[in-house]
Amino acid sequence: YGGNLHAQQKSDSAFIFEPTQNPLFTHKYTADPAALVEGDMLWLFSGHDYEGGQQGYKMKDWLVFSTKDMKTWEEHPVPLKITDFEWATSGDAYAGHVAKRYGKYYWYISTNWNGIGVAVADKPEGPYKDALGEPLLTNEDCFASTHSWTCIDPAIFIDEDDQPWIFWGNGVCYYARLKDNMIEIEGDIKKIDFDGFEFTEAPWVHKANGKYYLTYATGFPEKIAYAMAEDIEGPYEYKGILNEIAGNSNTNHQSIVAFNNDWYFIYHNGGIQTDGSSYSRSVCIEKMEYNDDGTIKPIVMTTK
Ligand code: FUB
Repeated sequence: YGGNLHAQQKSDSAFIFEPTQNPLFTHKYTADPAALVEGDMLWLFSGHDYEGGQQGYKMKDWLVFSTKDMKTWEEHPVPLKITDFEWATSGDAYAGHVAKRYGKYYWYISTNWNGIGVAVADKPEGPYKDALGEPLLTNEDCFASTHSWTCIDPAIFIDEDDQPWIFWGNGVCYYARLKDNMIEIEGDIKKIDFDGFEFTEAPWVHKANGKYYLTYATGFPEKIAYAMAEDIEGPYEYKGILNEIAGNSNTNHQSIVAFNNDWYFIYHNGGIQTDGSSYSRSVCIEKMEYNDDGTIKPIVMTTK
């Protein structure tokens, strides 16, 4: 363990880190962050690009980290692998998102070709088990869109009225209600009308000061853009680019949460990638601030 980390082994498979700069972790490549705040803890779930010539975005497992103060982090044992989903025959561990409901933790994961699945656990650090034995959503649910990675990048938002929603997609941003049990879709699958601006992937919905914010990756190489709405189903008004192209990474993928009285923008870049492949990504964190009118101040990537 090197780079900016001072690591100490807690048990056979758990490590404590004190990162002092971005990227957050330098002992592993991490991508597609999704944060969950629970009480005094921030849980960070991520994808895992692996060392040694990963071909494309073909990852094998996901990772979980936790912190109480954004300074000292614990890495927990590997909580979920693509092989935990028997139906995911393409074997690609794409982006995911963990949500809590009635004391259980639901990890929505995406694959290339095989769609979106959901695993469930009693604790945020897992272990997680496939909840359905089949995908929750497939390319057929995306109006038979043709490319294999249409049905990816799930993002969950539980509204103040307790209604859970799922957003996802590549090229088109789809959304639907989830049933109370979190493992079934309720009602119709719909599309967000982007009205002239380009959605690539990586939707994330959050709410602040009564407004809905839909952030997402746009273009390729990707920047993170955002739009705002009064209603979760829109119409969404485009508000501009929030984060520029992430260094040596063609993709960017953001997670936005409030924690200990601050807002955080968590994303990935190619900050410690050395082979020029764009498949060795690293999670970074910046503080995020709003303007008085509710718009968000542009996020400047730092190495701090
Ligand atoms: O990591 C694989 C894919 O790359 C994700 O699903 C996308 O959001 C992009 O980051």
